[in-house]
Amino acid sequence: MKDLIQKTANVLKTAKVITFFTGAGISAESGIPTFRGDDGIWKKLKAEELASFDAFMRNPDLVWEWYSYRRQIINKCIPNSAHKAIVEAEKLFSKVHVITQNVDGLHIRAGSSNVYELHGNIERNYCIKCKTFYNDVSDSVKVPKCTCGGLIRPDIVWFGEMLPEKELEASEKAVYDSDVVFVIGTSAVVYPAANYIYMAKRLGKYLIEINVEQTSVSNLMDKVFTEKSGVILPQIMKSLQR
Ligand code: BV8
Repeated sequence: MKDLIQKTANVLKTAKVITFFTGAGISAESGIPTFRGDDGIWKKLKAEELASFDAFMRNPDLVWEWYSYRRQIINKCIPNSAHKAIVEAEKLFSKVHVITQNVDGLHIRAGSSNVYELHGNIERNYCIKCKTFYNDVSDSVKVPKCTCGGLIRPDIVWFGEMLPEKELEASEKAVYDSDVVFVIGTSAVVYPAANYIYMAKRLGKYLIEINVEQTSVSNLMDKVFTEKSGVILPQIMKSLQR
């Protein structure tokens, strides 16, 4: 592993712009369950039964309750050493971008400057009718109602919904501008987010995967670390500071 870290450090020493593309795995060591792993939340519940607008309209209280439950878990968790290593990277490179599929807000809480939340953020909520944003309804047990009478929903991209335009544009530019793209803690099965990995490959970017298991994109990588991101990412950043 030492040799792999050294080889990776030699490549990173010549890089100026880095993008970290992250999924639920980077938050696993903070105590947040992933989606498709053994303890994954999709294991117990079917995504389409909960993470879709139709599911919300069919049973708003159930879906709201599920997100409240996840928000409670997230609020007890803190950024781990992988999130912090990405913040550290900002001192080592001229530009660091974070494209995340995660809705837990941990990259922002860790202090990263350029974070593009492709699937939204569980702390934000808005009215489905008048689109007013609400940040003070998270502890409501039942689905809260807006003053206009509309239901309030989490600001999360559900299945079948478009991803936010601004984040898509920023993410595409980030991949274009990058010398190296890290792919961390993602099964790379959700689209269009996973497209950024293939785009980076097509553009000839240097690709580094960090995951505890092989994935469908491991074969695209220049380097693969089969290791926890909280263990290996700090070691990679530290090897650059020598
Ligand atoms: C859309 C919010 C269309 C909800 C989420 C092709 C093109 C376009 C769309 C599709 C397509 N094919 C299929 C689709 C439809 C669908 C889709 O991708 N389905 C999949 C399941 C097949 N996509 C959509 O519906 C998207 N919208 O396409 O709209 C459209 C077009 C025009 C007009 C209108 C609409 C919307 C997708 C967004 C869905 N929302 N989340 C919520 O959170 O409740 S997705 C959800 O999955 C999370 O956001 C999560 O981040 C994301 C991806 O999962 P991962 O992050 O990868 O997590 P996972 O558990 O899978 O993997 C964790 C990994 O970490 C594992 O590999 C594990 O080994 C590793 N790991 C574990 N511990 C560690 C670790 N690694 C390192 N260290 C550790 N310690």
